[in-house]
Amino acid sequence: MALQAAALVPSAFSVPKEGKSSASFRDSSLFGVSFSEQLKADFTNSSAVRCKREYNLRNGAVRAQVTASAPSVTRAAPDGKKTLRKGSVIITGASSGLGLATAKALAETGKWHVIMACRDFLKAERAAKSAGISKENYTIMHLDLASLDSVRQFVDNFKRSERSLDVLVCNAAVYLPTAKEPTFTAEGFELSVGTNHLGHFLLARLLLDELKKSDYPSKRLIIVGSITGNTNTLAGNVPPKANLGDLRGLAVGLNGLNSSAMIDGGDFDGAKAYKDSKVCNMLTMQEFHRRFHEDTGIVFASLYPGCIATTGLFREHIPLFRLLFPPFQKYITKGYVSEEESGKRLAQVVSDPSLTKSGVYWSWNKDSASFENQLSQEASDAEKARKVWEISEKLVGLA
Ligand code: LMG
Ligand code: NDP
Ligand code: PMR
Repeated sequence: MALQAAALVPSAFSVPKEGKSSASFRDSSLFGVSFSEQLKADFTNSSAVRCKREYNLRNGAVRAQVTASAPSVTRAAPDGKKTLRKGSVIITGASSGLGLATAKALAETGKWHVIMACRDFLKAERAAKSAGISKENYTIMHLDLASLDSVRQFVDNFKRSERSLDVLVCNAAVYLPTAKEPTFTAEGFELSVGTNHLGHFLLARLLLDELKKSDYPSKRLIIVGSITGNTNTLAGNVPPKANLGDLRGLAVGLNGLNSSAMIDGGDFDGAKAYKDSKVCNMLTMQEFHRRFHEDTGIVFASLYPGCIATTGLFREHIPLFRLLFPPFQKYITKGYVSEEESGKRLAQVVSDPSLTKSGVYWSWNKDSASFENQLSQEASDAEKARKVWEISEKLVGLA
């Protein structure tokens, strides 16, 4: 096929390994600053927050503990009028691409404090700096979604910070289209579904109480979906197609040892595993809506932000793909959006007063106007959503 044949052509092109966004990180201050200076700078992160950080430099991980007190929902402005306090939003995977662009868009309004939940603390710090996010508008906390221990640790740390949680954005993802064999999370789940779905499933479940406690007027839980998981679209029909089957692989833990690493029990395919994980993300959002919207008032939403063809998501793809994919999306499918535009879209789902409908999968048209999109049959199958929920609860130790 075209891609495979193309892969045999010796490539004279050089493509940045992680796309445009991370290329700019390389240009950032990192290489001019010593490691210890970098750490010192990291300590001075937020003036609004008292930070007590414990650096755990074993295996390169840096853990942050933050203590702060939650202000009440309104504060009096000098003219006596009450204004809304700053919202507090956790964004997973905010160290690049969509997550970083969203953090920037929200921070720039001055109305949000962004908790960047990232697996690579220093990368996140550099990313925030090079995006120009001001120190008082963000806090970085360590989260590795490929480890359920790390998810639990993150939630404990967040609770200890006594910060209010007003919006949670489950954004992080990995895509492993060229992997021949599956790789696994700390608990032994296939990495794409383990990270993109199961890690977020546990995180969202554990943080639901924090959202319930918030006195913010519009509390939201957003899980990023995608067009490629929806087989009612052209993009969703490019092989391999998403298909969760009867969930037999998920039911036995996706460990690839005594069973398949794929949700449907089939042979491992990294591109399919990613698309399947996005179906799980969209099903999980709807199941949250059915179970909790009425009682809690929390708005649950998913979205397709557009094809952000330059992000780090494609870092594992072959160089020729990374070269051709952005022009293909720009000039042929016209599905391309810049990281900045995608960040504005997700920021709308976080904070726009008109996007308060729950259980919705948002998309944008050519004029960048949002609309409520239709999910594929599988991605809107309520019975499947319930089963994915129940099996996932068992796998992450909630049931
Ligand atoms: C796999 O290949 C990879 O193997 C895997 O590693 C992973 O990356 C995965 O999805 C990710 O993709 C996909 C491969 C298989 O598709 C190709 O990319 C082959 C290219 C085919 C050439 C088409 C020519 C287009 C001209 C563009 C020239 C510019 C070059 C840009 C290249 C950048 C890459 C994007 O594909 C196939 O097996 C055959 C191709 C199938 C096309 C799919 C279209 C299906 C349409 C079905 C319609 C169904 C109706 C749906 C209803 C919709 C209603 C709205
Ligand atoms: P990026 O690769 O730029 O961003 C993904 C983020 O997830 C990175 O910050 C990455 O961290 C983080 N991440 C990966 N694994 C883990 C982990 N184990 N623990 C914590 N964080 C992790 O890709 P995008 O910005 O494109 O992707 C963001 C979201 O958008 C995803 O949900 C994706 O499915 C979705 N999406 C993307 C589209 C696109 O065209 N790009 C289209 C539709 C949806 P690190 O920086 O350390 O690698
Ligand atoms: Mg796709 C309207 C057409 C459209 C859109 C919006 C996307 C989005 N893609 C479209 C069409 C096509 N793509 C066609 C016709 C082809 C065959 C040439 C094609 C191929 C293709 C590949 C090989 N597309 C891809 C890949 C990937 O590896 C990406 C992927 O599947 O990641 C899981 C991808 C994507 N196309 C998109 C989007 C948004 C992606 C990537 C990201 C994602 O879903 O998160």
